[in-house]
Amino acid sequence: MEQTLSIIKPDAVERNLVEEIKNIFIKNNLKIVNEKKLHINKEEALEFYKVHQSKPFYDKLCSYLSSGPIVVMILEGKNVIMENRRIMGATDPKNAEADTIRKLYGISIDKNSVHGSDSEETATKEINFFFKD
Ligand code: IDP
Ligand code: MG
Repeated sequence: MEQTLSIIKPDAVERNLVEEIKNIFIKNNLKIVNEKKLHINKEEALEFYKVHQSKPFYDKLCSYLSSGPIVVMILEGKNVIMENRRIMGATDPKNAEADTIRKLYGISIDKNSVHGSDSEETATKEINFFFKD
């Protein structure tokens, strides 16, 4: 069964939205098969978001992801990579569809509450980043 990596970002953990967000996944038939709460450092965030290293927002993005506790999850289900992306909504909450996580809870393009892998290749890489054991 297909798997993807989901992250509940610091803005959502800080606002106690973890259970609400997990319930959205569960209601949409995405199974949470592994989960942990952690606080990564800036260096780890720079590594995780390396694909964005040439972007003007890279440094700020990594400072933000390492600014507080996050919850990382492996989600499993049919077509879960694209399903999770659909349930998350557009990167900028302003452009996100109604009832998506980012529309419901996102504050801004920086503080958009969740991360989700965008392809099979990144899903494998991102799951290994947090759950290699
Ligand atoms: P995604 O999270 O929807 O996959 P990406 O393009 O992969 O979006 O960007 C990663 C993260 O970087 C986004 O979730 C968002 O927080 C941040 N980001 C993306 N584009 C911008 C921007 O134009 N300005 C500021 N932050 C951005
Ligand atoms: Mg992305």
